[in-house]
Amino acid sequence: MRAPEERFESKLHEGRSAAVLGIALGVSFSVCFLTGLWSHFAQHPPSWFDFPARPAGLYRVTQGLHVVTGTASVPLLLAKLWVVFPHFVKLPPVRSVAHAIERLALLPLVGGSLFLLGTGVANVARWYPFPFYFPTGHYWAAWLTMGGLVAHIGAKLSITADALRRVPADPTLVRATPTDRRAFLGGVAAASGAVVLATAGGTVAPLGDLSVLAQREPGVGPQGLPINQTAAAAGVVDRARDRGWRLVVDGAVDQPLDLTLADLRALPQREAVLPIACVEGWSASARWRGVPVRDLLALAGAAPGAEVVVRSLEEAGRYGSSELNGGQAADADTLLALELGGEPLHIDHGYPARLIGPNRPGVLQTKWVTRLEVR
Ligand SMILES: Nc1nc2c(c(=O)[nH]1)N[C@H]1C(S)=C(S)[C@@H](COP(=O)(O)O)O[C@H]1N2
Ligand SMILES: [Mo]
Repeated sequence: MRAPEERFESKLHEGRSAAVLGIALGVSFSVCFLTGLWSHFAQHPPSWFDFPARPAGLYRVTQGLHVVTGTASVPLLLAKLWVVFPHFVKLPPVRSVAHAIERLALLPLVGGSLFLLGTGVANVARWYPFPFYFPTGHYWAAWLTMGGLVAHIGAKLSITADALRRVPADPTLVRATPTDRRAFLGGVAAASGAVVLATAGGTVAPLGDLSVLAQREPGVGPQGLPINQTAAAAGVVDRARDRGWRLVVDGAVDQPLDLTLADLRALPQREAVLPIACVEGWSASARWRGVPVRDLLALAGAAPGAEVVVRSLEEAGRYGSSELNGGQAADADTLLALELGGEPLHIDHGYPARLIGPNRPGVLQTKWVTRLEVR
């Protein structure tokens, strides 16, 4: 009788293909993990780290990389699992204590990888079939997966090096012909490149037409900028259009402010070209004009370096408020924007006023702002 692993006849179930795919995955997962941590810190700043306001477009790049490396990993991971699959059905399943430990580390690694890529792709598609809050689940799964990855790299370092050697000692590491292997790995690389092209247009405007999977097309939306949530969906239309709308600046200030839209328009305005960079991977740059938050803080007599909670008319949910750390609040380009591309903000972009600041995740660029609470 044949052993279970011998039913797999392709010679591509070999060490060298596994090694090449493993290295590619090691690189893409590491970049994805680090840019993901960065994004997590931007949204949930730990006490020991103030997310910097500069360079202005940095988050756009790091989050673009996060989504691109995650997307590229999908074909790489499927190919890697296919190559090594015979090992999963080999008998006996465990041959020694060391082997048992190495196998156990595969649970968080394989399970975590499939979970991360699955939930990530679902999030980019704005599809939430899972019962937990996406960022929390995705974040903790990333630590588990990276733990499994470190253990896996430790266990496989020498066999990977052997498989890549020109003449490996172990013949099972190299079974396919170089031509077959090149065709296979080339196909996997092409699949990876194709899914990247199909999503990258959400950030890289010239690729827009190629990007059939991109969630948003830069340039498509009111005032040439994409929209996730409309004013109607947020339930703020009446209050945003109300002539009684006010911007209140209060909290730790000498002189609280209560300003109408006309008051704000009468203050010195500043223009800045800044991107909206959504955590879901799309981004688009735009020309904003409005009152620098730091001018409003100075007018109210807030202490230099003060932190600010930005509150929206949309009170419920995660978008109701965002925070500016001292550095962000003091940056000249952190604006309470009244205009976009030379026109008053479209109501879906946050009319009468929205926050826009350099190097911030889109989710923190609060729309329909009504209050700046100084801490
Ligand atoms: N009040 C409020 N502000 C908000 C949002 C929102 O839904 N409500 N969406 C945020 C998100 S997730 C992003 S990416 C940017 C741009 O979102 P938009 O496409 O809905 O304008 O605005 C942010 N500000
Ligand atoms: Mo977003």
